[in-house]
Amino acid sequence: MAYSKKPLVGIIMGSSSDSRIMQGAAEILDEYKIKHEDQIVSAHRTPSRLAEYAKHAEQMGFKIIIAGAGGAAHLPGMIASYTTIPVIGVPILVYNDKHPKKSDTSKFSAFGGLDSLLSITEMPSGSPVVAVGVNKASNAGIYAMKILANEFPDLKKKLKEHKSNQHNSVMKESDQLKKEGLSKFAKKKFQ
Ligand code: RP5
Repeated sequence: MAYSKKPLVGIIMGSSSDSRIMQGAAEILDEYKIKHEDQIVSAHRTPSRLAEYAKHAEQMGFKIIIAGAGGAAHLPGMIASYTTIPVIGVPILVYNDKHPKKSDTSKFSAFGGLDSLLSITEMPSGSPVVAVGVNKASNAGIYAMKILANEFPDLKKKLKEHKSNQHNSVMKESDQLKKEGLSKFAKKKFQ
């Protein structure tokens, strides 16, 4: 089967406000033509949907679930408890702008994303979830590709190309920095 035939990745998030960050996972999967199905599943506002979603994910034959959540981010861990599909958690630094009257600082979580990171990574023994860094949804997309590449050799080839593109872009910047000198390079880049 070609990897682009049907959705292999389920992307879920706890709130529509998480879509701002979670789109990073979708972008990388889209770039490599990996189909994904995206939904909002709130562990505390739609708890019964958690179990339903886990069943749905298994019926759909997803190979990986990417789950993003902020604050007391229990969505990735709870989904992992319901299914054997590997879950990649994306800890989200909450930025809730649904309530226009809130001041900008109260839109952020009090612990700057560490709350979500620890909620996801500190799952008790026996029910693991792996996690990427805070807000690093694109890394979750790349990691999902890496898992899929074990099964789809053409995807492995594309990942190697991705690595060599990264190498080439650093080399290009380094050549430019060497040619222009640090002061001029940094001025051009940041001013
Ligand atoms: C979590 O609470 C969500 O994952 C989100 O990051 C955070 C805030 O949710 P909203 O109040 O924006 O819906 O459940």
